[in-house]
Amino acid sequence: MTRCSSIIYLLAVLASGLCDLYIANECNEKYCLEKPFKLPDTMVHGNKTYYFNKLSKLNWFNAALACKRYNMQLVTLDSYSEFQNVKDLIIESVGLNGNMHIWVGGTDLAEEGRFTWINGKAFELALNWAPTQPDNAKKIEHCLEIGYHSYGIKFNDLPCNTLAAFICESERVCGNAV
Ligand SMILES: [Ca+2]
Repeated sequence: MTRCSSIIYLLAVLASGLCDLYIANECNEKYCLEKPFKLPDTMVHGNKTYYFNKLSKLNWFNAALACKRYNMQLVTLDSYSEFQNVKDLIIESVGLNGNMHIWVGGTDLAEEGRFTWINGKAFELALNWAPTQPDNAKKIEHCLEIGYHSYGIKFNDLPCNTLAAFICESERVCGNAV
């Protein structure tokens, strides 16, 4: 290792340590059992970590399986503030003029027309639908996307076999230091 690469390595180690210290402080002097996912297109808000996979386009079910493989789940937007956080992540990653489908963890497969989140919570973000959506076009649209189109970032129902980007989330579990 050259002197220059040694210094770069040392700085990387120090930066990583500082980051872990910052994360531990977020949990109010408790120890985080699960460290956040360290990848590009990842964002931490409170105890939640979001990962935006915009490169692999998968159908809704395979997107959910991919999140599981990361020890995460397809994101569920439980509040307006969480919706805003995820919107910020998308804009930060894609820019101000996006044009893409992005899966989130909502579906009306259990009961047509009644969307629910895969964590069992009721869908309460009625104001965030795209114009004229959900329309269940051709009666085959049962999976929920947070679409990024000319009208902004809004919900839309799509056929579940559509290939789309997706967002995963995980909740860090904090407990007492051991
Ligand atoms: Ca639709």
